[in-house]
Amino acid sequence: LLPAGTGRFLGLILSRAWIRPTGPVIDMPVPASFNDITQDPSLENYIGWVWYEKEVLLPLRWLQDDLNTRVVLRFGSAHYYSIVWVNGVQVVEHEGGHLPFEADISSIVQGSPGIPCRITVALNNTLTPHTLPPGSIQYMNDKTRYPKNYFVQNIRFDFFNYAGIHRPVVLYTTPSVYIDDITVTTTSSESVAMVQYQVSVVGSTLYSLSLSLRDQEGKVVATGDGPAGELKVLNPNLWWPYLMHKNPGYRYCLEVKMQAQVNGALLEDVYTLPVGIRTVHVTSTQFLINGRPFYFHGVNKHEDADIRGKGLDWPLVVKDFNLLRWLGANSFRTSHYPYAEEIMDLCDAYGIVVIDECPGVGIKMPESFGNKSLQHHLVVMEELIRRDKNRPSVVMWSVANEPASELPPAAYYFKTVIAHTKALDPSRPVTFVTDANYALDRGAPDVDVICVNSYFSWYHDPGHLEVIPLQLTTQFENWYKTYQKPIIQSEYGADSVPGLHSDPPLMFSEEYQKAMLREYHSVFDKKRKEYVIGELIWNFADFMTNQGTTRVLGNKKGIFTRQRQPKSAAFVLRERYWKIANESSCLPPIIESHTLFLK
Ligand code: BDP
Repeated sequence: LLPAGTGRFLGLILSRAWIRPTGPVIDMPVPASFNDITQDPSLENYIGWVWYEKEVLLPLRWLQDDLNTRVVLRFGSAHYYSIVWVNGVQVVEHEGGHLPFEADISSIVQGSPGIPCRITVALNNTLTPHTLPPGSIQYMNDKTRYPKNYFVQNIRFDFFNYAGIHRPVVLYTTPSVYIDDITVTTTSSESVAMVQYQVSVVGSTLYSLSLSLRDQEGKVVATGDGPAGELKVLNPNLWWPYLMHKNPGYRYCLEVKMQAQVNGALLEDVYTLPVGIRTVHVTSTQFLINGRPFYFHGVNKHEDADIRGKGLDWPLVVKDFNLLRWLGANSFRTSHYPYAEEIMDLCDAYGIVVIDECPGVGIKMPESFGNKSLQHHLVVMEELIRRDKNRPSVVMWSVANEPASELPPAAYYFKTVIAHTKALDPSRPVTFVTDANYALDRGAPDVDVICVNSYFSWYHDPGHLEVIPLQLTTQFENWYKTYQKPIIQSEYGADSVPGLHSDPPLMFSEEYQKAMLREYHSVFDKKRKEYVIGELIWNFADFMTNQGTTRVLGNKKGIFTRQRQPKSAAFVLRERYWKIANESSCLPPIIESHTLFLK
């Protein structure tokens, strides 16, 4: 990693030609955020360009067969603005973190076997009013108080703005004629399901495609050919959420084989895609998965950990899924940005239902509702849907979290983003998460499900748990009478410092966090008989934020600590979630440690 400059905002530097590093060169792991890796506070809070560089030797056979092999360099994500060079030639530029991007580098690396391939990345984590999330740079010009050129980056979201190459970087190959994309949607009745597919092939118009769908025993249950069609599956095993069926997360395996003749050579590209057969429908009071009412009893999360920040961390990912299942959680929202593909794969496999949120968090400034921001938001939704559209776990898109949706331009902005999302994927409902007043919210008319965040007895009436029943009931009734759409309590919570106790419960104690949950739960229990279709605690685990007078080494609303130890509230939630799961007629899988709740 080669930080360029001295923490100044070097926005102009890359408009000039190739520039060599001017700062110190240090080792930097990938994937990881760079912020917490060193002891250097200026790197912790660094804003501006950083550079990564690595040399790799590519296998000879990738380089010799230059006509028919396509070599691709792929980034799982990098924060936020990336420019990538290979052997000094710019190959891709990408705006935005949290989503993958890639470049065909064949023409650069082929023809020079034995020569190392030098991959150089310039990353800039500066946020502007038009990025997602938005932010702004504020120069402090008072020379009596700040040094020359001093600036801060203002953000309007509540998580540490980690940056770096956060997800794996891979090199892979395909033939020069290749399967570029597959789209699968499913419909089903009791005894028969249809899997609709579309396959796009790039590189030639002369190719053949054959498809086969296998069940988990490896038996072929349907076959097809051509770029679009339908596969018929008799007596399908449906994809069910965790705790809704004894065999959740059932996925078939779709194998798509492409063959093309190019200059006398037979090129073959084979792609396998896990396919979960399930349907999603929303009524005015219910969320139906496979025709059965689904109640979201889950969490909001963050990609956040000690030392590696937002970098993908396999042990942590697996630990979190074990905790989710221990908790009896059947769902989470990817607050406030798309999570790693590795995480999404496990959601599909375990049957953890996902509300897939884009990085539209902190859209508060009026200038963030203009055309430039809107166009970028549409592109981000395209990238997200292209990445996650085939995932059975994803049941709804969330286009934003707590935007200033009462501002006049929010009406057109959200109408457009939601319409675009639905046009790209007509199979899923769309929402955004609001904390605006029900009577003033200008985006809510366009959502399928109302997702509302509230912090009664915390940010409002702090310390007054007794106001929760009335205020929460009023909140639900107001939203429902205005829109007649099902409602998810998409956030509620209280900070607790682990080990801090107080009875009677006082704010920041573990007892207060528990008592607050219980007050909310009594209202949820009444309203879930009507139109409330879910509750997602804020937050699964403590997480790092910007420093501030209301944050003690980050946000402490986790029911687990940042190191994933349970606070008292985790046990309250665990008992509740298993109880709710047991109310459904479907038996959850018997796991020894859970039998206590299953009797
Ligand atoms: C909500 C935000 C979330 C914050 C939370 C809090 O959506 O990102 O972390 O408040 O303040 O409004 O804890």
